[in-house]
Amino acid sequence: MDLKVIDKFAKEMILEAGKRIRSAFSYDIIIETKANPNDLVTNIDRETETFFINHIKATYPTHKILGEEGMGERVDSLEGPVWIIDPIDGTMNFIKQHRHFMITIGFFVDGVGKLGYIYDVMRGDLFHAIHGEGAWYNNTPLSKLEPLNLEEAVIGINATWVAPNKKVNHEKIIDLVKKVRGTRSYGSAAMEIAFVVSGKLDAYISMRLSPWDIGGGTVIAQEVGAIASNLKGQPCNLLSQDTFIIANPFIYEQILTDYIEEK
Ligand code: 2AM
Ligand code: CA
Ligand code: CA
Ligand code: CA
Repeated sequence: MDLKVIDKFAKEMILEAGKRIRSAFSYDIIIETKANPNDLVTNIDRETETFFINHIKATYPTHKILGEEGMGERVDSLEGPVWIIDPIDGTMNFIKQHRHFMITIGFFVDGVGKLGYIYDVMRGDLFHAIHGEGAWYNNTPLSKLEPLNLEEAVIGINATWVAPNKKVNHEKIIDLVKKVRGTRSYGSAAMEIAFVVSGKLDAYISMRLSPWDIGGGTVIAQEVGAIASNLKGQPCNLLSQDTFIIANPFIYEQILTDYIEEK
Protein backbone atom coordinates (compact mmCIF):
# COMPACT_ATOMS: atom_id res chain seq x y z
CA MET A 1 0.00 0.00 0.00
CA ASP A 2 1.55 3.29 -1.12
CA LEU A 3 0.55 5.88 1.49
CA LYS A 4 1.83 8.78 -0.64
CA VAL A 5 -0.63 7.87 -3.39
CA ILE A 6 -3.55 7.60 -0.96
CA ASP A 7 -2.48 10.88 0.67
CA LYS A 8 -2.60 12.70 -2.68
CA PHE A 9 -6.01 11.14 -3.41
CA ALA A 10 -7.34 12.19 0.02
CA LYS A 11 -6.07 15.77 -0.20
CA GLU A 12 -7.63 16.33 -3.63
CA MET A 13 -10.90 14.82 -2.42
CA ILE A 14 -11.00 17.06 0.67
CA LEU A 15 -10.26 20.25 -1.30
CA GLU A 16 -13.02 19.38 -3.78
CA ALA A 17 -15.50 18.73 -0.94
CA GLY A 18 -14.51 22.07 0.62
CA LYS A 19 -15.33 23.86 -2.65
CA ARG A 20 -18.75 22.19 -2.74
CA ILE A 21 -19.50 23.18 0.86
CA ARG A 22 -18.51 26.82 0.26
CA SER A 23 -20.82 26.99 -2.75
CA ALA A 24 -23.68 25.55 -0.64
CA PHE A 25 -24.05 28.93 1.08
CA SER A 26 -25.70 30.24 -2.08
CA TYR A 27 -28.30 27.42 -1.98
CA ASP A 28 -30.76 26.22 0.65
CA ILE A 29 -29.31 24.68 3.76
CA ILE A 30 -31.94 22.43 5.36
CA ILE A 31 -31.49 22.06 9.12
CA GLU A 32 -32.78 19.10 11.16
CA THR A 33 -32.23 17.98 14.73
CA LYS A 34 -30.87 14.56 15.75
CA ALA A 35 -30.68 13.17 19.32
CA ASN A 36 -31.56 16.52 21.02
CA PRO A 37 -32.53 20.09 20.03
CA ASN A 38 -28.87 21.22 20.05
CA ASP A 39 -27.65 18.26 18.01
CA LEU A 40 -28.00 19.55 14.44
CA VAL A 41 -27.49 18.11 10.98
CA THR A 42 -28.03 19.59 7.50
CA ASN A 43 -28.46 18.28 3.98
CA ILE A 44 -24.90 19.52 3.35
CA ASP A 45 -23.46 17.25 6.10
CA ARG A 46 -25.17 14.27 4.45
CA GLU A 47 -24.34 15.25 0.87
CA THR A 48 -20.66 15.79 1.76
CA GLU A 49 -20.42 12.42 3.48
CA THR A 50 -22.04 10.76 0.45
CA PHE A 51 -19.54 12.54 -1.82
CA PHE A 52 -16.64 11.08 0.21
CA ILE A 53 -18.12 7.58 0.24
CA ASN A 54 -18.76 7.55 -3.53
CA HIS A 55 -15.31 8.97 -4.22
CA ILE A 56 -13.48 6.43 -2.02
CA LYS A 57 -15.54 3.44 -3.18
CA ALA A 58 -14.85 4.32 -6.84
CA THR A 59 -11.08 4.09 -6.32
CA TYR A 60 -10.76 1.76 -3.30
CA PRO A 61 -13.85 -0.50 -3.38
CA THR A 62 -12.59 -2.80 -0.58
CA HIS A 63 -11.91 -0.03 1.95
CA LYS A 64 -14.42 0.36 4.81
CA ILE A 65 -15.87 3.78 5.64
CA LEU A 66 -17.21 4.96 9.00
CA GLY A 67 -18.99 8.33 8.78
CA GLU A 68 -20.92 10.37 11.34
CA GLU A 69 -24.08 10.61 9.28
CA GLY A 70 -24.27 6.87 8.63
CA MET A 71 -24.46 7.20 4.84
CA GLY A 72 -22.08 4.24 4.42
CA GLU A 73 -22.13 0.69 5.73
CA ARG A 74 -21.96 -0.41 9.37
CA VAL A 75 -18.38 -0.69 10.57
CA ASP A 76 -17.80 -2.75 13.71
CA SER A 77 -14.13 -3.62 13.44
CA LEU A 78 -11.00 -1.72 12.44
CA GLU A 79 -9.57 -4.69 10.55
CA GLY A 80 -8.07 -3.77 7.15
CA PRO A 81 -8.15 -0.29 5.59
CA VAL A 82 -10.78 1.95 7.25
CA TRP A 83 -11.66 5.62 6.61
CA ILE A 84 -13.19 7.52 9.54
CA ILE A 85 -14.98 10.65 8.34
CA ASP A 86 -16.69 13.69 9.81
CA PRO A 87 -17.94 15.65 6.76
CA ILE A 88 -18.62 18.79 8.83
CA ASP A 89 -17.25 19.07 12.37
CA GLY A 90 -18.89 22.05 14.02
CA THR A 91 -22.27 21.89 12.30
CA MET A 92 -23.65 24.58 14.60
CA ASN A 93 -20.82 26.93 13.57
CA PHE A 94 -21.50 26.02 9.91
CA ILE A 95 -25.16 26.99 10.30
CA LYS A 96 -24.82 30.06 12.53
CA GLN A 97 -21.41 31.53 11.80
CA HIS A 98 -20.67 30.27 8.29
CA ARG A 99 -17.10 29.62 9.50
CA HIS A 100 -15.12 27.65 12.10
CA PHE A 101 -16.14 24.21 10.85
CA MET A 102 -13.80 21.47 9.64
CA ILE A 103 -13.73 18.43 7.42
CA THR A 104 -11.81 15.79 9.33
CA ILE A 105 -10.71 12.39 8.08
CA GLY A 106 -8.51 9.58 9.41
CA PHE A 107 -7.24 6.61 7.42
CA PHE A 108 -6.42 3.51 9.47
CA VAL A 109 -5.03 0.08 8.58
CA ASP A 110 -5.73 -2.66 11.12
CA GLY A 111 -6.38 0.04 13.74
CA VAL A 112 -3.10 1.90 13.13
CA GLY A 113 -3.50 5.57 12.12
CA LYS A 114 -1.77 6.12 8.76
CA LEU A 115 -3.15 9.42 7.44
CA GLY A 116 -4.91 12.28 9.23
CA TYR A 117 -6.60 15.47 7.94
CA ILE A 118 -8.29 18.50 9.47
CA TYR A 119 -9.41 21.05 6.89
CA ASP A 120 -10.72 24.48 7.84
CA VAL A 121 -13.16 24.88 4.97
CA MET A 122 -13.63 28.68 4.98
CA ARG A 123 -9.97 29.57 5.65
CA GLY A 124 -8.69 26.92 3.26
CA ASP A 125 -6.21 25.71 5.89
CA LEU A 126 -5.15 22.06 5.90
CA PHE A 127 -3.51 20.26 8.83
CA HIS A 128 -2.35 16.79 7.83
CA ALA A 129 -0.03 13.96 8.76
CA ILE A 130 1.47 10.81 7.29
CA HIS A 131 2.35 8.14 9.87
CA GLY A 132 6.11 8.13 10.50
CA GLU A 133 6.76 10.95 8.00
CA GLY A 134 5.57 14.02 9.89
CA ALA A 135 2.77 16.55 9.97
CA TRP A 136 2.11 19.78 8.09
CA TYR A 137 0.10 22.99 8.33
CA ASN A 138 -0.50 23.65 4.64
CA ASN A 139 3.04 23.20 3.26
CA THR A 140 4.89 24.04 6.48
CA PRO A 141 6.12 21.11 8.62
CA LEU A 142 4.75 21.12 12.19
CA SER A 143 7.41 20.95 14.93
CA LYS A 144 7.41 18.68 17.97
CA LEU A 145 5.57 20.37 20.85
CA GLU A 146 7.83 22.22 23.28
CA PRO A 147 7.98 22.17 27.09
CA LEU A 148 5.76 24.55 29.04
CA ASN A 149 4.27 24.89 32.53
CA LEU A 150 0.57 24.52 33.20
CA GLU A 151 0.49 28.17 34.37
CA GLU A 152 1.45 29.20 30.82
CA ALA A 153 -1.04 26.93 29.08
CA VAL A 154 -4.11 27.97 27.06
CA ILE A 155 -6.64 25.15 27.03
CA GLY A 156 -9.80 24.35 25.10
CA ILE A 157 -12.73 23.42 27.33
CA ASN A 158 -16.50 23.95 27.26
CA ALA A 159 -17.82 26.27 30.02
CA THR A 160 -20.48 23.65 30.88
CA TRP A 161 -17.97 21.70 32.96
CA VAL A 162 -17.33 24.42 35.54
CA ALA A 163 -20.99 24.06 36.60
CA PRO A 164 -22.13 21.09 38.71
CA ASN A 165 -22.61 18.12 36.37
CA LYS A 166 -22.83 14.32 36.27
CA LYS A 167 -19.55 13.69 34.46
CA VAL A 168 -16.70 15.26 36.45
CA ASN A 169 -15.93 16.97 39.77
CA HIS A 170 -16.54 20.56 38.64
CA GLU A 171 -14.61 22.05 41.61
CA LYS A 172 -11.42 20.57 40.17
CA ILE A 173 -12.25 21.93 36.72
CA ILE A 174 -12.65 25.39 38.32
CA ASP A 175 -9.15 24.93 39.84
CA LEU A 176 -7.81 24.04 36.40
CA VAL A 177 -9.43 27.08 34.79
CA LYS A 178 -7.87 29.30 37.49
CA LYS A 179 -4.46 27.65 37.15
CA VAL A 180 -3.99 28.08 33.40
CA ARG A 181 -3.28 31.28 31.48
CA GLY A 182 -6.53 31.15 29.52
CA THR A 183 -9.38 29.03 28.21
CA ARG A 184 -11.09 28.88 24.81
CA SER A 185 -14.09 27.08 23.34
CA TYR A 186 -14.38 26.95 19.56
CA GLY A 187 -17.34 24.61 18.99
CA SER A 188 -15.44 22.24 16.70
CA ALA A 189 -13.49 19.42 18.32
CA ALA A 190 -11.37 18.99 15.19
CA MET A 191 -10.46 22.69 15.19
CA GLU A 192 -9.36 22.50 18.84
CA ILE A 193 -7.30 19.38 18.07
CA ALA A 194 -5.71 21.18 15.08
CA PHE A 195 -4.78 24.03 17.44
CA VAL A 196 -3.20 21.65 19.98
CA VAL A 197 -1.05 19.85 17.38
CA SER A 198 0.17 23.21 16.07
CA GLY A 199 0.83 24.72 19.52
CA LYS A 200 -1.96 27.33 19.32
CA LEU A 201 -3.66 25.61 22.25
CA ASP A 202 -1.85 23.43 24.81
CA ALA A 203 -4.69 21.03 25.67
CA TYR A 204 -8.30 20.28 24.78
CA ILE A 205 -10.73 18.35 26.97
CA SER A 206 -14.15 16.97 26.08
CA MET A 207 -16.58 14.80 28.05
CA ARG A 208 -18.08 13.13 25.00
CA LEU A 209 -16.67 12.69 21.52
CA SER A 210 -17.15 10.13 18.78
CA PRO A 211 -14.54 8.34 16.62
CA TRP A 212 -15.10 10.69 13.65
CA ASP A 213 -14.44 13.78 15.80
CA ILE A 214 -10.94 12.59 16.74
CA GLY A 215 -9.81 9.97 14.17
CA GLY A 216 -7.85 12.27 11.85
CA GLY A 217 -6.54 14.34 14.75
CA THR A 218 -5.03 11.39 16.60
CA VAL A 219 -2.83 10.60 13.59
CA ILE A 220 -1.54 14.18 13.48
CA ALA A 221 -1.03 14.14 17.28
CA GLN A 222 1.40 11.21 17.07
CA GLU A 223 3.64 13.03 14.63
CA VAL A 224 4.08 16.13 16.82
CA GLY A 225 4.27 14.33 20.18
CA ALA A 226 0.86 15.43 21.48
CA ILE A 227 -0.77 12.84 23.75
CA ALA A 228 -4.39 11.84 23.08
CA SER A 229 -6.42 9.48 25.29
CA ASN A 230 -9.69 9.22 27.16
CA LEU A 231 -9.92 10.88 30.58
CA LYS A 232 -8.90 7.61 32.27
CA GLY A 233 -5.63 7.80 30.35
CA GLN A 234 -6.57 4.83 28.15
CA PRO A 235 -5.98 4.80 24.37
CA CYS A 236 -8.73 6.37 22.25
CA ASN A 237 -11.34 3.87 21.16
CA LEU A 238 -12.21 4.49 17.51
CA LEU A 239 -15.40 2.43 17.53
CA SER A 240 -17.40 4.12 20.29
CA GLN A 241 -18.13 7.40 22.09
CA ASP A 242 -15.85 8.32 24.99
CA THR A 243 -14.31 11.17 26.98
CA PHE A 244 -11.25 12.80 25.37
CA ILE A 245 -8.10 14.77 26.09
CA ILE A 246 -5.32 15.86 23.79
CA ALA A 247 -2.44 17.76 25.35
CA ASN A 248 1.12 18.94 25.09
CA PRO A 249 3.13 16.02 26.61
CA PHE A 250 4.63 18.28 29.29
CA ILE A 251 1.25 19.03 30.93
CA TYR A 252 -0.84 15.96 30.01
CA GLU A 253 -0.10 13.92 33.17
CA GLN A 254 -0.60 16.86 35.52
CA ILE A 255 -4.02 17.73 34.07
CA LEU A 256 -5.27 14.14 34.36
CA THR A 257 -3.85 13.50 37.83
CA ASP A 258 -4.59 16.80 39.56
CA TYR A 259 -7.68 18.17 37.83
CA ILE A 260 -9.81 15.41 36.31
CA GLU A 261 -11.97 13.36 38.65
CA GLU A 262 -14.63 11.45 36.77
CA LYS A 263 -17.85 10.54 38.59
P1 2AM B 1 -20.36 17.93 15.13
O1 2AM B 1 -20.51 19.36 14.83
O2 2AM B 1 -19.76 17.14 14.03
O3 2AM B 1 -21.65 17.28 15.60
C1 2AM B 1 -19.04 20.85 19.71
O4 2AM B 1 -20.39 20.58 19.73
C2 2AM B 1 -18.23 19.68 19.18
O5 2AM B 1 -18.70 18.45 19.74
C3 2AM B 1 -18.32 19.49 17.68
O6 2AM B 1 -17.05 19.02 17.28
C4 2AM B 1 -19.39 18.45 17.52
O7 2AM B 1 -19.29 17.74 16.31
C5 2AM B 1 -19.08 17.56 18.71
N1 2AM B 1 -20.15 16.70 19.16
C6 2AM B 1 -20.01 15.39 19.47
N2 2AM B 1 -21.17 14.86 19.86
C7 2AM B 1 -22.10 15.84 19.81
C8 2AM B 1 -23.51 15.91 20.08
N3 2AM B 1 -24.20 14.86 20.48
N4 2AM B 1 -24.14 17.08 19.90
C9 2AM B 1 -23.47 18.16 19.47
N5 2AM B 1 -22.13 18.16 19.21
C10 2AM B 1 -21.46 17.02 19.35
CA1 CA C 1 -23.11 16.06 14.52
CA1 CA D 1 -17.97 16.07 14.90
CA1 CA E 1 -20.24 16.31 12.00
